[in-house]
Amino acid sequence: MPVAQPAPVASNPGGRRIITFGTFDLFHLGHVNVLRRAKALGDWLVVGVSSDELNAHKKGRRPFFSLEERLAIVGDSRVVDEVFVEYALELKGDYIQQHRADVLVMGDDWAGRFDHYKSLCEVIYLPRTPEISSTQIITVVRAGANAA
Ligand code: C2G
Repeated sequence: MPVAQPAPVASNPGGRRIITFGTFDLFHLGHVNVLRRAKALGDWLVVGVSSDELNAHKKGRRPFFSLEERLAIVGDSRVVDEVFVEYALELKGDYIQQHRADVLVMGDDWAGRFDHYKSLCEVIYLPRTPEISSTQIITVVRAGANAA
């Protein structure tokens, strides 16, 4: 009896499409590294930038830079091909499909959290850049301002 072969996976005509998400507030080296490493995994990098409200929900504060400013900063990176607004974590599956992503990339602070999207695309968690975050920058600057 002939054995059924799996259907070939259709590849995107423009190459391998990568999608990633984040707030990218106070854009820093950790953000540069994750975007650069994400782009190196494919040909086209799409970035979902969290809305101000989503960040308030995730981190309990509004970002320092507005959504428009963060879209402009991330969109200006030479490794980023496209930006859009991420309104909710739960919409990730829709965003993956709308942008025809082959790979979802996130920092490993999110390890395991998005494994259920493996039915839609490959899911890769990259090691976080140590010792830097937007929250840490805000804390250090605030402490300095209070000491002055
Ligand atoms: N990142 C990193 N190293 C750091 C800081 C951040 O690799 N030192 C990565 C995070 O893991 C994430 C991306 O940079 O993949 C953006 O980080 P944030 O701006 O902190 O975004 P976050 O609040 O994690 O939002 O849908 C998921 C969320 O929107 C992700």
